[in-house]
Formats: sequence, C-alpha cells, structure tokens
Amino acid sequence: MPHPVPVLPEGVDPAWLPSAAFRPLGSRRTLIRGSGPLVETVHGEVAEACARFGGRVDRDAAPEPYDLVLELTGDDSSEAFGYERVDGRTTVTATGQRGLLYGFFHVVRLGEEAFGGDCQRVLHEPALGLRMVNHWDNVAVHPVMGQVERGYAGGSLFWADGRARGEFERVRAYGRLLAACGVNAVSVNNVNVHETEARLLTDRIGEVADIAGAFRPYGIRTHLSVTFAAPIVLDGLETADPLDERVREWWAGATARVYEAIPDFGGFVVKADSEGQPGPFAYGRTHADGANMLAAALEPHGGTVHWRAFVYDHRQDWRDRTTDRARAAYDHFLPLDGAFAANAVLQVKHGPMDFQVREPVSPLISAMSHSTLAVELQATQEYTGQQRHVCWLGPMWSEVLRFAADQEGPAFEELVAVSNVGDDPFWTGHPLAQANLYTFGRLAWQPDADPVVILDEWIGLTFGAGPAAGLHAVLDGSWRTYEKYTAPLGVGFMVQPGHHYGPSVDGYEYSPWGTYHFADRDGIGVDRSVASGTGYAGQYAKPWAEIYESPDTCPDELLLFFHHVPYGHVLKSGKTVIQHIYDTHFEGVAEVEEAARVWESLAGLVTPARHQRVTELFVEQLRCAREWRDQINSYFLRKSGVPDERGRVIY
Ligand code: GCV
Repeated sequence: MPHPVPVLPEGVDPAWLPSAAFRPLGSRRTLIRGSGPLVETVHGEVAEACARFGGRVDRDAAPEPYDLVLELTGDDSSEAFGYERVDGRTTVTATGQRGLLYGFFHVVRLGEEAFGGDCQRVLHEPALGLRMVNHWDNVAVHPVMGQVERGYAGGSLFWADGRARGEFERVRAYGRLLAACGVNAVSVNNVNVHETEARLLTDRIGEVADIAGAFRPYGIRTHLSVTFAAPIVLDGLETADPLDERVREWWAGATARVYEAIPDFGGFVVKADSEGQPGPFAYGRTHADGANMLAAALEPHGGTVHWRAFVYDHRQDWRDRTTDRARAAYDHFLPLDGAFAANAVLQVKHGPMDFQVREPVSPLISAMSHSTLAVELQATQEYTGQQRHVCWLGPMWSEVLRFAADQEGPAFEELVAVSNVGDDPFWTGHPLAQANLYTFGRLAWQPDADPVVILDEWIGLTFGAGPAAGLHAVLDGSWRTYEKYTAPLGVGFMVQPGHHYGPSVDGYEYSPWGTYHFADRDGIGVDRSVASGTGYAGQYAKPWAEIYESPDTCPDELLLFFHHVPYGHVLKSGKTVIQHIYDTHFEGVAEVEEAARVWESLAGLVTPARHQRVTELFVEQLRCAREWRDQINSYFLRKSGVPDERGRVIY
C-alpha cells in the first residue's frame, strides 16, 4: 500500500516542496517497480502528484509507454541511484530503497528538465555516508535556554513542556523535507542532557520510538543524545567509570533495550567533559575509553556513537595568556588518534572556537589519520544573526569543506549540522533561513558542489522563477555582509554575553570562556603564532602552518584570529586595519539597506505571509546592523584615536 504524503498543518509553509514542484512529474505516466516500505513512500508521493496534476502511476508494468520508470533492482542498503533519459523515457534505478527515494527527489528537483532531451546514465551517490541534523531540543523548558537551546524558530517539533508533542504528521513532513535534500539521520534532543532528557534513554524510550516511526518512511534514522553519567543519574550506580564492568554492563543492557524499541536506531551523540557535562576525565580515563565503552554497547546492534571534540576549559582565567581555547580540541584528541573503535565517530566543530562568522578550519580535521570524523556545522544562527538576519551560510560551509578536502591528511566521512528548525510556521523563523538547511543537506551529499547552484535550486523549488533574481541578490552575499558589520578580520565574538545577539565589544573580554580580542590603544588580535604566541598556528600541516604563522602571509580575513597587529598594519587589500574596520562596517549596513530594498520590490512575487515576515525582520536586521556599525566603529576610534579617512560620522 502506498504511504500517504504527510499533510501539513494549516498555515505551515511547504518550504522547498510546494505542490507546484510536483507538476512536471505529476502530469506524466510513471511506472514504479520493486517492493519495500520506502518504495511505498515513493508510490505515495507519485500518486499524490498524479492525483493533483492528472498523471498516472502503475506498479509492476502495464504494456504502455511510460515517461518515468522508478525501479528498485536489489535489496541492499545503498543510497546511490542511476539516472538516465533515453528515447523519451526517464529511468531511475537503485539497488537500495533509500537510493530510489533520493532518485525520486532528484526527478522532482529537475522539474521539466527531467522530461526533456536525452541524458546518458549517470550514477549519483552521496560522498558522505551520514548526513545528520542534531537538534538541541530540550524536553522540558530550560530556565535559561528555553525549549530549544540556541533555537530561533519557536518551540521544538518533538517536545513541549516536558512531554512529547505527539504531532507526528508534522515530524513526517519534516522528514520529507530532509530526505528531499539528502539528510538521512536526526538526533532529537540537546547535547546538554538534563535529567528529564536523560530519561529518554530508558523509561521514556517509547517517545523516541514514536518519533523514529515518523521519520522512517523517509529513510531517516533516529539518534539520541545521552549523558555520560546515565548509569548514576538513571539507576543510582555509584560510578560512570567507562572501564568498570558494572558500568559497561549497564550500557550494554540499556542499549539493547533501545534496540528492542527502535530496531534501526542510529546511535548516541555525546558531549562529555565539555561546558559542565560529565565525562571520563572524572575517572582518570580518556575520551577514547569513554567513546569506546558506548561503541561496544552499540556495536552488536549496528549503531554508532558520535563523540564530540568540543572539549576545552570554560573556566579559564582571562589573565592567563598561555591558555588558548583554539588549541584545545587538537591538544585533547590528537594523542588519541587510532584509539577509537570503528563505530566511534569523532564529531569536530568546523572551526577551533565556536561557529563564529569567520574562523580557520579546525586543524584536527586533517590530523586524525586513524579515526572516523564528522564535521559539525551550525545551521542554527547562534552567532550569525539568530534567524533575524539574512545570512546564507552556503559559501562559508563550502569554503570549510573544500579546505578540509584539499588537505594532504585525512578529511572527514560524515557531516552534521545543528538544526535551525522549530515549530515556527516557516520552520526556521526567518523564511530565508530555510536555505541554510537545504544547502546543508545538498552539500552533505556533494561537499564540492557549487553552493550558488544549490542556492538557485532552493530558490527555484521554493519560490518558482518569478522572484528568483531578487532572492538571489538578497541571499548570495549575505554571509559576507554579516561579516562586514560584525567582529572584524576573524577576531570573533564581540557579542552580548549569554544570548549572543547584538554587539558588545568587550562582552567576553574579561570572561572565563577563552574568547578574547585583546584590543588596546595600539592594536588588536590574538597572537597564535609559534614564534611569539600560543603556538596554535603550528597545529596545521604545511603549507598552512607557515602561511598562518606570519602576518605577511596570513589571509586578511583571518589576520586577527592569528595575529595581534597595530591599527596601522597594512592589509593585502592595501588598507590599514583601522580603515578596513570603518569601511566594512559602513559597507555592511549599506548592503543590508540595499537587500531590504530588493526584498521590498518582490512584493507580489512571493506570498504575502513570507513577504511580511521578511519585511519585519529586515527592520530588525537594519537596526541591529547599525548598532553593530556604530558600536564597533566608536570603540575603535576611541581606542586608536585614528580618524576615519573619509570623515564619516562615528560617535
Ligand atoms: C549545546 C556553544 C553554545 C552552547 C552549546 C555549545 C555546544 O557554546 O553557546 O549553547 O551547547 O556550543 O556546542 O555544545
């Protein structure tokens, strides 16, 4: 029986799967061959499109010409599919059910193009086997972080006020959107695991199983964040020592029960010894000991532990210039390379700090030759405008992935994004932030894809051709615009402490979080050179260790991440650092003003609901961008005493 397509609740935005996207396929004749649950999902999709647009779908052959054949030819777990168009017939073949599903969505993405001209057989397969979204959703509302930690899109799709929401139709619709851009795994709760959330592992696993059931028809496996202290918190054991036999047995038993409830469960995500979360250090054990204990519990069931490398001293003394948070992941984990079990994946944030608008790529990513790595991106815009600002992160992510892939050393096997989705009718708070989630999925499938092509694909699916040029203009440069009006030249932070929205130049300067810019009357930046600084630059392989080591060769955009320089230091652009700061902050605001004007001109070309929401958000983005400009420019004028060459107003 074909699976019905999920019905969106009233008022919920169809995002990149509006009904119009199914017209080309839905108005033709399709044959579907093969059997299995995901084949039924594909059948349901095609049947719904045909019912809407007058086409026809058959199963297992009828003697007539078909425009499209979707055929499952095997029963393996491959996600690949072949695509060809010969003699007026488009054919998708796959040996695995997920492959067929992805092939179907490929046809949807191509639209009319899938039914015109000829195309020799092309094999499409994901470059990365796991393409996961991590939700930082709390089950119970956290007194500081709310329902979703760093969430800017309303409440959680899964949880509300301590309970499962039970809105599975919406979860299925979410899974459908994710599958349509290639995502195949979701973790459903915050990596900061509080007591209520800890119980999801044991007595509340049924709630997770229900979510897994809603995702399954779209080929998505469910993962769970767990606390390392679970045996203590949940069952009163006196220790969580990973080498203690009782602890290991506890995890083996708990994990087996998870698989009884969710046979295709993906595995655990763990934040340990990080920002107050418990971990193996308390027992004098290593992170490999910790990860391997969980890997051993998961291994008989085919599961994986994602062990986060975000381990650093968050109680640093700001007076201590020898400790450098940027060094921490590499210093902690490189000595453990080769010690992790085959099903323990080290999940590394893309930069060495914390999802700033500009950071170098983490040196750990190309250093771990004998470990499996997942790179973690942040779709939720914690430091990039909190889904009140337009900030399409595709170009940044693409730079990161290309840099990582270009290194001589090993790269990464998996890609993870922290979710930007909530129960907001537009899914992502800012309607244009949907582009980030879509781009993540597509880059995870093909990390060397051109992000601009992905952007245009998203625009075309979501909005159609009418407003495409305007939307492209609003989104394409928006990350660089955001960078211009916020913290300069890779120095990072300068945000309001706690919630991280809006400017506060010294907000984190005298804090324990290891996030400093060291501006004084003469200069700014963090000396991370080997010669005179923290030595962080030396964590890179050649040529980058040498390039980053000297201010003469360090790329402009990362100069203040790697070096403390005088305000008069001349950049490769020919400008002094101080003039660059002034110019970029004026330019950044002007670019937001222009984007808001372009958006205004799209009224009538996009739905009124979308237009109104984005128009309102531009008012806030402009206010905030001006605040950034004026605080940053005033701060550095006052510190340096150097006037703006162009004599513009600085307070
Ligand atoms: C989930 C940053 C965020 C925290 C987040 C943490 C992490 O520090 O501000 O909210 O915690 O990263 O990635 O674990």
